[in-house]
Amino acid sequence: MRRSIHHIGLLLGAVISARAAAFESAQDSANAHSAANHAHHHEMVSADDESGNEDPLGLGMSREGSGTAWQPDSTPVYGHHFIAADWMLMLHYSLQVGYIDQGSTRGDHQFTSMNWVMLMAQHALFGGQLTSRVMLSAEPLTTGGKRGYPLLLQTGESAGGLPLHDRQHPHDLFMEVAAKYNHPLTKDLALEVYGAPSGEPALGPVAFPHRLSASANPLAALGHHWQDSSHIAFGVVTVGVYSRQLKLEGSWFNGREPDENRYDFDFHPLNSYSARLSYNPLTDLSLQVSYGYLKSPEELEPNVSVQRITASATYNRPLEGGNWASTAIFGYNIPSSGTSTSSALLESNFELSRNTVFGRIEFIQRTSRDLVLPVADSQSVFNAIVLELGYVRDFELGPTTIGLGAVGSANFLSGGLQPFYGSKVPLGGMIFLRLRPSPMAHGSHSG
Ligand SMILES: [Cu+2]
Repeated sequence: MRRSIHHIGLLLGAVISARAAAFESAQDSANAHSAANHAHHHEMVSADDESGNEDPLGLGMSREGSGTAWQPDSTPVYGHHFIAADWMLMLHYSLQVGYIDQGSTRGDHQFTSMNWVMLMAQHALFGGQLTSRVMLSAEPLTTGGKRGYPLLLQTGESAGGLPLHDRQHPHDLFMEVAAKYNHPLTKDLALEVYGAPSGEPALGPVAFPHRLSASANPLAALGHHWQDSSHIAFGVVTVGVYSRQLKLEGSWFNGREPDENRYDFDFHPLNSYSARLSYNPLTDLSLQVSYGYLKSPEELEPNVSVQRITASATYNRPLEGGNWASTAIFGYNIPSSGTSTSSALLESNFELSRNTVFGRIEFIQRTSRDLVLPVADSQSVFNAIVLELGYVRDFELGPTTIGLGAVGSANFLSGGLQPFYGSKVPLGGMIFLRLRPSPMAHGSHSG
C-alpha cells in the first residue's frame, strides 16, 4: 500500500506525506454505513473533528456525486486517498479504451477511449469546509477527433459547423475546475456555495461519467442532452441550503454547451439559471427534481433557448463482497421554438467480487433536426428504445483495478426512422479495458 501511494505521489509530481492513521480513518468516513463499522465510525468522526476537515453536518464524502449533486450515502468510493500537510486529497479516475462498432448505414467503427481524472482537495476554513476539484479529460485526443466516437441516435453539440448526430462528442479537457465551501448555519442546517470557471450547475442527476450505475458502461447515455449535459458549463455559481436529508439549490450559469475547441474555457455571460431539490431519505436512496432555463445552449441555433425538467432516483445496495447501484431518470426539453421531447432511462450496475454485470434501457425522442434527417418537416418526432447489456471482469493490481469488458446494444427504431438506418434494430457494441481505483472497501484496514 505504502509503495503504491508513493507511486501516485510521484505521478502527481508532488511530495506527499501519507499518515497511515489519518489514511485509514478517512477510508472509514467514505464507508460509514455498515453496522460492523459503527465503532470505527465514531473513532473517525472524532479524528476528523480534530483536523476540523469535515462537512458541517457530518455528511460523508460518499454523499458527493458530481458538481453539488447528491448520491446515496452507501455508495462505495473508488479513489486513492492521501493527507498532505492539512489537506485531505482524493484521486479518482476512470479510463476505458477499446474498439467500438455501431451498425447500420449511419454507424461507424473505431478505436476509442473515454476517460477522466479528478483530484479533490479539502481543508477546514473559517469554521467550515473548503473543497476544490480539478477534473481533466483526454477525450479531445482519444475519442477520434472533434466528432467524438460513433453512437447511434446520439445528438448534441457540433463539429466543423455541423450538428453531431449518431456520435458522442468528446468531453472538454477542463471537465471541472471548481471550489465549494460548506458552512454551518445551525446545528441541523448548512450553507453550500459553489463557484466554477468550468463546472456543473444544480440541474439533473449525478452526470453519467460519475454515476456508479453507469460506471462500467463506456457508452454515453442517449438522454445526455435531456438530463445531465449541463455538467460542463463554463461559468457556474451555485448557492444551496441543506439539512442531513434535504438540499435546495439555485444556480446561475452559462447555458451554452462547449464548442468544438475542447482545450479552452468557452466563457459567456451567466445568462441561465436552475433550481434543484435533493432528498436522501435513506442511506441507500437519493432523489432529485430540477428545473433549468438554458439560454441559447447550441452554438448552431443561437436563437433557441431550452427549458429542462429532470427527475431521478438512485438506489444503492451494498452487498457482501459487492454492490448494486441503479438509477432511473426522466428528462424533458422544452425549446423556445420547435417541439418538446422527452427521455427516460433505467440503468443498473451489479458487482460481485470480480464480476460486474450492467445494463441500461432508454426511451428517447428525436426530431428530424436533431438527427439531421433529409425530410421536409424539421420538427417531426421519432421514438426509439435502446437496450445495452454488458459484463466486466476485474483484476486487482494493488490499489488499482483493471477490467476486461464488453457491451452490446440493440436500437429498436420506430417505423419512421428505419429507412434512414437501413435496419429495424441496428446493433452496436464495444470491447474494452477499464482502469479505475479499487473501492475503499470497509474492513480493509486492521483498525
Ligand atoms: Cu457529458
